Amino acid sequence: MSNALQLPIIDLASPDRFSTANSIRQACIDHGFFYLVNHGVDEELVKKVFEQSSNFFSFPIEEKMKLAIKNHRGYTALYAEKLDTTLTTKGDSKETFYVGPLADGLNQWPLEEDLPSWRSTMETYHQKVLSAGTKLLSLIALSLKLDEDFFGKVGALNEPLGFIRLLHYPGSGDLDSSSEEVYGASAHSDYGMITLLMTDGVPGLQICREKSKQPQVWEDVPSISGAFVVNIGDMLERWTNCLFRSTLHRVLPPRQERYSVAFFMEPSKDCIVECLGSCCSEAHPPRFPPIKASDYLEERLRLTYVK
Ligand code: AKG
Repeated sequence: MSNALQLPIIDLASPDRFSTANSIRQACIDHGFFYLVNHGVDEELVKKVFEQSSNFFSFPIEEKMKLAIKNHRGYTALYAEKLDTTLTTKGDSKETFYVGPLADGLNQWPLEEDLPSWRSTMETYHQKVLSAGTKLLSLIALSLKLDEDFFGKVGALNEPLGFIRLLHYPGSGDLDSSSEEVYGASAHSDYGMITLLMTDGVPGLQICREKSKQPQVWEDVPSISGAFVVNIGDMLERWTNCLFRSTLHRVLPPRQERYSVAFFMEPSKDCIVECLGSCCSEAHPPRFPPIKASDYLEERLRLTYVK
């Protein structure tokens, strides 16, 4: 079952920060998803990132495998990841490339002579989206009636763990034909604080707002040109004791080729994620124990790769 959905649109540049924060709060309670406009990430840059992504994925598999994933950076081939760890089918029909935090020297890069300006394009995109995400987190803090710099104060932003995931979903004509139903990205929630997603406009993304309701209702999330689709991740859900939703989402089995670029903002490794005082009471005790961000993230990532 599937329906289209109109998500709220949040303006990151609005001077009325308190009313924006209120709109964010409502969006995070109702949907866990919203669109973000006036985010300061230039349209031309986004276009270049999609071009460079397509340049990389068009290389032969042997070339791409030279940059196979290490330390969560680099290439993962078709079917290598399965975001819904309960499925018994093969992995998701997408290939990906990860670019992690820029400062720790762990990223893997295509050679400059093979893909000129590829590295600098991704580095610029990383910096710009991280900056938009940091501004958004200060509004999210306001939306929770906290100081704007709450996430800085609790150490979440000491060494922010921004990960770009370039995604390529080949069209069904380029996939192995098999009777199994394989998703482009199977149902999952994201692990961190927030995700900022750009797509090329090809449909496919769906969300399910009531995880436990059966049968599940999946709603289409159409793209708005130039806007990020933002969603709340599990660690923010834990911080807010489930006031904010980390909503289940998926990408339908591809008919048409599709590209997207996700940017995951996670708290710094040593940050302890624990229920906010304002989100619990005697009647609503914390649902999760405090956890170190890196412990939570490592375990979720470990489960994602197909053995
Ligand atoms: C993910 O990579 O976690 C996604 O959900 C991708 C969504 C998309 O490609 O639209």
